[in-house]
Amino acid sequence: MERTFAIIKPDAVERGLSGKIITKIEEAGFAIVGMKKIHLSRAQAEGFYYVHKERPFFNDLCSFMSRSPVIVLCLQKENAIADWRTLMGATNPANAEPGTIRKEFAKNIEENSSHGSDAPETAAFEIPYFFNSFELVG
Ligand code: RTP
Ligand code: MG
Repeated sequence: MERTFAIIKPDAVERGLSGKIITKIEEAGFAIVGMKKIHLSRAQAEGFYYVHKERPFFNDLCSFMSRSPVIVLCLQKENAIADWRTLMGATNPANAEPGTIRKEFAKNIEENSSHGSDAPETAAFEIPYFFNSFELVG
């Protein structure tokens, strides 16, 4: 069993899409081992996305991610990291496969409705960034 970290981003929470996205998560066979709604501070967003700090979109990305609440989740299944990224679809919704979260719900390449860890080392940083061990069940 593998764990990954997911975020339902502000654009999706604002439009009332959280339930539809959680349904997709459960129908795809992920166990939700942690979930909470939080409003990121700008500093928390910057810390979370520190790997992108030299990228041209970093400032806008941190503003977006801290403008309204998000839902953070820890998801578990076999091959969870790759399977969650497949279910999300490509970063740019224009390139995302039909049936993926980003194809169905994302507004554009930045406001793309969801986040997923991209590797085991990333998940190992991201999960404890938001959850302590008492908040992960199952
Ligand atoms: P994420 O980390 O959120 O799961 O997304 P990702 O791996 O598919 O994409 P990544 O390259 O890690 O970029 C992180 C997030 O930054 C925003 N972005 N904006 N304006 C742009 O060109 C641009 N490129 C990326 C997106 O919100 C992207 O998910
Ligand atoms: Mg990424």
